[in-house]
Amino acid sequence: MARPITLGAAQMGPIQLAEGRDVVVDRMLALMERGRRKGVELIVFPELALTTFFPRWYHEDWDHVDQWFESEMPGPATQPLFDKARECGMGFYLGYAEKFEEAGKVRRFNTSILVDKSGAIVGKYRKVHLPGHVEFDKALPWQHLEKRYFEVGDLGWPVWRTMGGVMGMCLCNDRRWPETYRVMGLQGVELVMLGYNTPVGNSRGPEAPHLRMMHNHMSMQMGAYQNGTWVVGVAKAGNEDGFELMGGSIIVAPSGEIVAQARTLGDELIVADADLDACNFNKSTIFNFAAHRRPEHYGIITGQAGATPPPEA
Ligand code: CDV
Repeated sequence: MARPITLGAAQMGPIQLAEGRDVVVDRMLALMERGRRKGVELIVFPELALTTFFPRWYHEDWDHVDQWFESEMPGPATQPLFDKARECGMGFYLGYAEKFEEAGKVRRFNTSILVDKSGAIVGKYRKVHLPGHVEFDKALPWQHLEKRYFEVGDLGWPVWRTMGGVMGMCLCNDRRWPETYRVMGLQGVELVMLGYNTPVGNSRGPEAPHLRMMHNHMSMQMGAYQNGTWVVGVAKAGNEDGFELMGGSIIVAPSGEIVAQARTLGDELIVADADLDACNFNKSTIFNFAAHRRPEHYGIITGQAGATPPPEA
């Protein structure tokens, strides 16, 4: 292999509402330790990895809501992850709820960071595609209040040259949108990391679990193939206070092939020996962007959000 990197996808089992960060961080440290024994150089944790998936709970009291947010990173609860990264020489991706004050205004984002092998934060991403709704919807069997608790991310999809490659991040629902990967693809991304919390069922209508898993994997496989990049997608899985989240964490090669897949709905580490140079084949042939893209025909993609079918006759 020309540019080898051993990747770990640290799927996490459920985190109950009553569980504190100390328990969760201990579980994450155990996954990092398992990774160290397997030679993992970069480990990926889920979206909102430090708490239960709290956007399913409706609250009007922001003081209550703020218990799920981090106002410093690292903070006292998360510092052990950074210490472990330095000790193991292992980078990590971490999803968490971010809160800070700016110009007298409180801002909250669904965020991920990329930490290098020295324990330094090298990149930050704030989720752009926020699913769900703002207000309690009594028609739904469960709530998904990301649009209530988070602002739309304001950083775009930057990439970073670190740990021997060009690295990018996104979060959960972003993985379903081709724009996410293409914006990073156009910056030469070689590894896209993402965490997700995805219910086993669809709150808005019948959709079989196997179909939802197919959509989960298909989205990441196409993102990898169409941009010639590795993709690591990591679930928080299992039953959180009666709500079922899917597992199915995967590591995808730039060919679009799944090279490792989680089998459980619990804390589980899957590992793959990746070669970042494997990105070069797609990037220089079928998806040689400079040679084959036709941006003069793509204007509608950035010019509008909704579809505009032609008028009916
Ligand atoms: N956390 C998420 O973004 N979940 C969405 C669900 C609500 C569809 C997802 O795309 O997986």
